[in-house]
Amino acid sequence: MRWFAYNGDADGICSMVQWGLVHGIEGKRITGVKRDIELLRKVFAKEGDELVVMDISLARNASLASDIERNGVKIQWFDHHLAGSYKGNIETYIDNSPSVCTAIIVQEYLGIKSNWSQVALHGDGLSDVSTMPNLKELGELLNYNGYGKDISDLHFHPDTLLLSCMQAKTPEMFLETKEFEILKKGFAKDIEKSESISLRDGAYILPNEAWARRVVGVFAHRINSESSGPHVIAIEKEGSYQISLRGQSGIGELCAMFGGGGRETAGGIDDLPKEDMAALMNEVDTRRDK
Ligand SMILES: [Mn+2]
Repeated sequence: MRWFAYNGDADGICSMVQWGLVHGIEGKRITGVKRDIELLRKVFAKEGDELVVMDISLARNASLASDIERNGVKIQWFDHHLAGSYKGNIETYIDNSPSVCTAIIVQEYLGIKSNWSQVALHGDGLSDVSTMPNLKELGELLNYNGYGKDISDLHFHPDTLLLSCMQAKTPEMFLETKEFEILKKGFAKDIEKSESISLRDGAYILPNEAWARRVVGVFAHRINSESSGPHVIAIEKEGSYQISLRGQSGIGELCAMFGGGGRETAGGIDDLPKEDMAALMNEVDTRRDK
């Protein structure tokens, strides 16, 4: 049997569509919301099975991967996140250069030319690299659909979107589907709600509701494109905040001081106790452009 484990965001879905249009997607497919990166926990492959992984970090799944490999499963791994130093015999197609996404890697592996890889570039925020600006909205909408606490927050299960994309065959045809229309309307509604959120003591505080959990990534991106920051965008939970931090530099490091992590310009803290918010804001204030 063939297993697939793929990220439920635009890049993961587009990678799968490309594979599926060539080889089919029969088998057992495991996916989830974008933040669910330990998908290999749900793979129960047996000796002689195959596993294809798309757009999931090998570094963060190394021990799960090695357990599966030791069971006699052949693994092919396509990704552009940090790979770490994996010691096993996985067939890896990993390239973490900043202008590449997984769908580009898969396209090359398959030896095809596909506009789905262009959709994926937009989804991963690499519009500068894409040669097809007409597919930007689709990439962003597929990416937006992956955001939520769990599947119930999403407009569509990522696997349902995968099947619709395959049925449409091309991104251009997908733009004519009712699924695209639903994503477009859903996104517009969420964004409209987010426009009522204003600064409170230096931070943007969103309620812990499905619409906010879906749109928080795009909201943070918009705030950040307006000024240099750092910007604190928080979802208010019971005793804590889920923090998204955006800025020009040192953001991952700043998040790490509070138990989170991230990159130079974007980061997050999953569960910041409310009593630590003042300390975080102090750190943020010292880094603000004066
Ligand atoms: Mn990706």
